[in-house]
Amino acid sequence: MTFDGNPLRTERQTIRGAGPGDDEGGDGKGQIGLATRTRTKPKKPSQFKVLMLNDDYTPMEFVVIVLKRFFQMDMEQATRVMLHVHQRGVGVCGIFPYEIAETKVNQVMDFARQNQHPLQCTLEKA
Ligand code: TYC
Repeated sequence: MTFDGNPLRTERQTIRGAGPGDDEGGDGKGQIGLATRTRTKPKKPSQFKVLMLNDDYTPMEFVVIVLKRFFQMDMEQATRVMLHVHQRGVGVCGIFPYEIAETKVNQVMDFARQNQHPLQCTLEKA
C-alpha cells in the first residue's frame, strides 16, 4: 500500500455492493466495469513516527551524528534524544508523512550499515 500524502488528490473508490449486473456495459460484449464515486472530503495524510532503537554496540557519538544529519537536530537536542534511547530502549526522532518517514529509516539504516554499526530504526503509525 502507498500513502502519497497529497490532500488535494481525489480518490476513485469502488462502491460496495455493486455487482456484475450493475456494471454491464449493454453493448452485448459482456464487459464488466467498476462502479466508482469520487471522494469529496480530502483525507489528511497519515503521519508516522520514526523510532530509534537502543543496542549495546553503536557508539553514542555515531547516534548523535545520525540525529543531526538526518533529523536536523542540534548538538543539544541530538544528545538528549540519544540518551533517552540509551536509557529507555526506544525514542522518537520525528513524525512525518509515510514516504518521508520511510526514506529517513532507509537513510539511517544504510548509513549505519556502511559504518558497520547495528543501529536499528523503524516506523510506527502516529
Ligand atoms: N547503548 C549504546 C552504547 O552504550 C548507545 C546507543 C544509543 C546506541 C542510542 C543506539 O539508538 C541508540 N554505546
